[in-house]
Amino acid sequence: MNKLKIAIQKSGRLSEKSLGILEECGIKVSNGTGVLRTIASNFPLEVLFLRDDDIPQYVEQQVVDIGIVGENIVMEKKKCVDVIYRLGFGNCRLSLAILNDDEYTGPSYFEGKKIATSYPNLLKDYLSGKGITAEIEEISGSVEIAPGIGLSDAICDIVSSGSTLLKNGLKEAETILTSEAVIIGNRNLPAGKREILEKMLFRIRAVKNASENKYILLNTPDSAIGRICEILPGMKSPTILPLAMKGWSSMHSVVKEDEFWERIELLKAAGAEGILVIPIEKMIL
Ligand code: PRT
Ligand code: ZN
Repeated sequence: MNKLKIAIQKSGRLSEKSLGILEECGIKVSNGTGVLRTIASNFPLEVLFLRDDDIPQYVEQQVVDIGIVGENIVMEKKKCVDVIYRLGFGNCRLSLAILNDDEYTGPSYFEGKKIATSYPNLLKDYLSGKGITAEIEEISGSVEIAPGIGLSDAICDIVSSGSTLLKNGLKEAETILTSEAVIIGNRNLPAGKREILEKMLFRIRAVKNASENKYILLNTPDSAIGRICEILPGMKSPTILPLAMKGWSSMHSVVKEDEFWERIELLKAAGAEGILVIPIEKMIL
């Protein structure tokens, strides 16, 4: 039977969440230690566990059909792949950083300097876009140590909380790119594989919508129903059920996570009582 092949990071920052996505989609995958390849038991999916740096190339060559990887890697590797879906985790940025004690004077600071990085292509593009000539020292890891040991004047590396820069006496000077984990796909997927991919994306969207919304139940005097419908428009419109107590109703609706607290205040002011808020597991629009 036709299977979609997905590559995910073997062990690293994106591994757990990548497997977590499959799990939330109801796709059962076992990944014992040392397993580099496995088949889902209840979905036409084969999973390969790889180093993140290799994933764009494998997707381009159709060794795998799709992969989960940081946008920073996708852009650095410059392979011909499509970004299919933004996953909203693994958020970070690629930044230039300099020694704390140095005064930052703008991008021209880097003219004639030596910059250590694992992202030579992105750095080259940035510098040439600004018309700056600098020496790029390519290293594969522990980039933040480079200025401290005299290997370079500055670095270009991934920053998330900023604490690694701080610990190494560095400060962020410029952000070159912001990044999150994405699903990338081969550009020539055959129809059968595309169909499986669509099924998987349908499930991923349902999980993502659910995580961004809450189910809300409340009691309201009938006189406030009109106002509460305005505050809680819901997916189509709220459900309204009569309570045993005359003149009161129960209303059910859906509210966006990021608008939640603001809406609750409005609901209370409108006369709502006994407000219950429940997480949603899956939400299909
Ligand atoms: O072995 P493999 O090659 O697969 O893994 P890797 O070591 O190359 O990558 P890994 O697991 O470190 O990161 C995988 C992906 O996670 C990256 O490509 C980014 O898309 C994303 N990501 C998110 C990060 C970070 N946050 C992050 N903080 N990748 C790396 N870091 C490192 C950064 O290099 C720096 O050394 O963490 C340090 C900075 O962190 P803060 O929080 O101190 O700023
Ligand atoms: Zn890597």
